[in-house]
Order: sequence, then structure tokens, then C-alpha cells
Amino acid sequence: MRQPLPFITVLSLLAACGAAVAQSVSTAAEPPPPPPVPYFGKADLNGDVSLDGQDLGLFVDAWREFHETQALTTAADFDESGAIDILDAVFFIGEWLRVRQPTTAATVP
Ligand SMILES: [Ca+2]
Repeated sequence: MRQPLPFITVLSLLAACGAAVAQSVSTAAEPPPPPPVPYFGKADLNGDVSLDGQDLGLFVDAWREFHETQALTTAADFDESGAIDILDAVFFIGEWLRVRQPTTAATVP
């Protein structure tokens, strides 16, 4: 049987995602990032059509609540397994990174 990852491990993974995004944004002499693209995926836990720190906070809360009390926040159980586990965290991180992936500028022939 698979052991759940400790909360601190998942939190570290999520923090690393945030740090990577912050590092990519903080480089000097770059134009400001484009406005956020609307997000309609399952990781938008507060339903505001955006995947941001509020959703990250809700996911971390759901993770902690599940692992402390077994209370399931179904919206954060992305794979509908009946548990909020590493697979849900991987889904959230993947969506987080995909949304923040820089778009490639069109090349002019
Ligand atoms: Ca949201």
C-alpha cells in the first residue's frame, strides 16, 4: 500500500513551483507578462476562472484537512479516487505550470 506523502513534502513541491514562477517573472529588462489567460480547468478551486494563489491555498487546505480528519473536499480530489493524495498534487502542479508556461512568439518569415 502506498504511503501518503507528508504534508510538508507536498507543500515544498508547491512552494518550488511558486519559486520557479517568481524567478521567471523577476528577471530584469523583460517586458511585463501578458494578462492571465482564463482558466476553465478543475484546478480552479474557487471558480473565478483563474488558477492562482487562492486555488493553491484551497488545495493545501483540502490536503491538510483530508490528512488530519479524513474529510474529503471533493473539488480537490481531481482524479476522484476518494482521497486527496500525491496524484491530485501532481495534477495541480501540472496545471499550475502549464498555465504559466510562456507562450512562444510567432516568428515572422
Ligand atoms: Ca481560481
